[in-house]
Amino acid sequence: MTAFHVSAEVADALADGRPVVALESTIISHGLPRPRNHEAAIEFEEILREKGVTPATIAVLDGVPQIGLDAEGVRRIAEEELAKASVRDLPILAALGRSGATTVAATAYLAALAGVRVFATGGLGGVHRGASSTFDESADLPTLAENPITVVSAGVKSVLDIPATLERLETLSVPVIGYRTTAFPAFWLRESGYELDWKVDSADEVAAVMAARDGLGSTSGIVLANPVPLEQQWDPVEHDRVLATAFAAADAAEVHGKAVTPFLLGYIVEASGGRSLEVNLDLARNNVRVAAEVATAWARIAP
Ligand code: PSU
Ligand code: MN
Repeated sequence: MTAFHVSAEVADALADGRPVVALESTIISHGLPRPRNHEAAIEFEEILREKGVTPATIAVLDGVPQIGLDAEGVRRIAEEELAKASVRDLPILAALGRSGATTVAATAYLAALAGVRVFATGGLGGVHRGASSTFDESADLPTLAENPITVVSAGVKSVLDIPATLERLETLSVPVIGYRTTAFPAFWLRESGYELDWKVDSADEVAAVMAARDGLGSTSGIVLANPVPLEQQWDPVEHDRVLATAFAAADAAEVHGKAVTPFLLGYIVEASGGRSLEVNLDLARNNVRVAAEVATAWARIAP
């Protein structure tokens, strides 16, 4: 029995050295409202295919981790009530034959296991505000320290403690590189106010960093921070106002653990009258496009 299943399309692309980009399923099942989530899952795959890149949407279906979904699998992650699955949930889902939508952590883990080296998401998980007392830090961070995958993200959601997240990435020795900027983004906003040490100006440079990382014997992931274009970002004043109400609502509802991120994202979509959702989709599309370029550059130089 194999522990995971790689779709024929993804397996062929990997065997031929053609570009592949992993996509996560928690953003579809828990991060975006229905029915836009299903449209988005289909659209992210289409963006990749149009650029000659094979999509590998990742989820656990009936106990089997799937690297690459067919149309029915994509429908299931969008429409079924799936568990939110991080790395620690994978063996449990497998043994019990259950299904789950994979977070950045679980997606990165499974993608790396299958040999996929580039991954597009919306925003990484990170250190939550108040983490010094709650200890709420996403498993996305330590998982990226251990898996050789390049994740294109619009930084981390601004509901998180951004400077603490950047400090943890430093401690975990995960390279964080700005794509054509040194301003670390804040998901819905182009800039968080925190600066990065390094930027790259092309997908070829990212691929070169990946090759150099491999050459040095490192197996850590790389975070490529890709800010949403200025004309697509959320109005910063409205952003700050809605986030303040979201924190108050999360406190009042006493949400904890893995429910925190979906609660905040869902609340913010409602409280912003859908504006945050449009920005979320725009930044995710941008990340998918950049990931396609990085995967293509990587396929040209990969050994
Ligand atoms: N980014 C989004 N939407 C999401 C998430 C990230 O634009 O829904 C999800 C990712 O799957 C990420 C997870 O891994 O939130 C982090 O959850 P937690 O903070 O519980 O680790
Ligand atoms: Mn958490």
